[in-house]
Amino acid sequence: MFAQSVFRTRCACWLSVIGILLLLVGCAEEPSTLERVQSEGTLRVITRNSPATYFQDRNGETGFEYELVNRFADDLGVELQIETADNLDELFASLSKPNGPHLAAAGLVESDGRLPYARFSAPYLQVTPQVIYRNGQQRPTRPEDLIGKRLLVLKGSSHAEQLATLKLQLPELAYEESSAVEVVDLLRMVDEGQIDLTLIDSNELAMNQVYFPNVRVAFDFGDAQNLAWATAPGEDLSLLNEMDAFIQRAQTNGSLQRLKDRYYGHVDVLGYVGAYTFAKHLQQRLPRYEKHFRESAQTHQVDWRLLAAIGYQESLWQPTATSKTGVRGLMMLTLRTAQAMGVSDRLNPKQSIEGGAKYIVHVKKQLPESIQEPDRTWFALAAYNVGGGHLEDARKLTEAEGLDPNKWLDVQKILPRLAQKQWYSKTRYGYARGGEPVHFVRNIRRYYDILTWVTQPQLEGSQIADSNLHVPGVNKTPPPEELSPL
Ligand code: BLG
Repeated sequence: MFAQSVFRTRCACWLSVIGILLLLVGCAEEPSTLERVQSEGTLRVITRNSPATYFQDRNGETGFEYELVNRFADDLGVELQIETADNLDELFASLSKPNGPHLAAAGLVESDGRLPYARFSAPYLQVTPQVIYRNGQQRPTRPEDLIGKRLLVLKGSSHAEQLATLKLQLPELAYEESSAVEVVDLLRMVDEGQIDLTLIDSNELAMNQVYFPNVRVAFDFGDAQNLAWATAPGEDLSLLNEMDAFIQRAQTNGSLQRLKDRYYGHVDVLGYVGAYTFAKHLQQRLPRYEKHFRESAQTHQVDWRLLAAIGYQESLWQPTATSKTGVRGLMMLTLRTAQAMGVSDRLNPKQSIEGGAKYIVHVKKQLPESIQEPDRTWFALAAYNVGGGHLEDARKLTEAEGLDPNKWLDVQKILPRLAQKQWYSKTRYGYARGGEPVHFVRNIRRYYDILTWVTQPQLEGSQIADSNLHVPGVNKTPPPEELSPL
């Protein structure tokens, strides 16, 4: 009896030792996802090739998701390796494959229908699904208005999921799903009238409105939703926890907000009307003057897109523009500046552009050496608008406030004071409309960003024609060299 119980106890003991050993061996054989990322030294990420996620611009790889996930890889101390999926079904399927990507960063809405295929991180962006229609057509205002329309959405998208739910209530609703297109194609098809409607997320529209002058928001299709990164479904939370911690840090330190401003801020600055007006002028007006911008840019060694951005801010690319103060022409030269730059006819667009190019280079040269790029370019733009003397006054006031007179961010805060007597009375050059250069620089930077996205780098030297307008992510061009704007 006693011997039997000793035997049993020993057996149990051995069994637990074997159990623990097996567990350890098991652990050694199955490292966590985070351990695998670290031992590989590479974070493998799957995304979509589209303007709101990942694309190539003149500086190489870029895109909101790309930049965010690149920072995450940096924080983990590993390399980033990007792969792209042709469609959303493929993207989710690849997550669960053995040796599949570690995570998906692709503007994914966290939806119930996707939970069997993925685990989602903390959210990093709120978006609202929106029904998009073509300007000039009757505007749909409620779900019932979708019936009888040609409605196309991305296959496997959260929008397809939403429409399937709606169809349960509205059986007459018909729509198509396609895995052969991207969001930019859907917008183009609405813009060109090939389909009546589509459904996309608000961030995608904010990013793309400047390329498609005819697309408009019909109505918001339901509540705001969260975008999140995704990992394979399962119990392994090791990487997901790191992702959550990273997103939390990016939220706290403001880097996430800065990224949102850069990618989705156009509409904040330009407004929707400004964004689609810009898109229209890009197609209708810029081609008439592009040659002159390029030629003057070449002569004065500046980026032609910066000159074009100045021209848009000054006159919306209209050669006969005249300001209340009598400043005239496409580049809005004062009479004095025009004479100094050798411009005899300010209303001649070629001459105006040449004079403007010469002047911006001239004012930039006058700036103190202490102002470094990229601020130097922003200061040059401010001097173009308000004059070097007033700008110098604002720099002095900036310094007196304990701020940095060589940083645009600081000087732009002080410039509006040049319009207030208590401040301008203390300056050398006196009153100036100091708020104007702040808007001037902000807008030009925005136009310049857009122009660098929509012009194909490999087409440098050729004219922009409608067909050459480059929508990021649609045309996969190799990255060209970085250009300095001025
Ligand atoms: C600029 C001149 C500067 C001049 C400043 O005015 O014009 N720039 C050009 O001619 C390119 O040379 O500096 S100064 O020579 O040192 O005095 C200050 O006088 C032009 C600005 C003025 C502005 N647009 C280019 O940005 C303008 O027209 N503002 C009025 C707008 S509105 O009609 O009242 O709405």
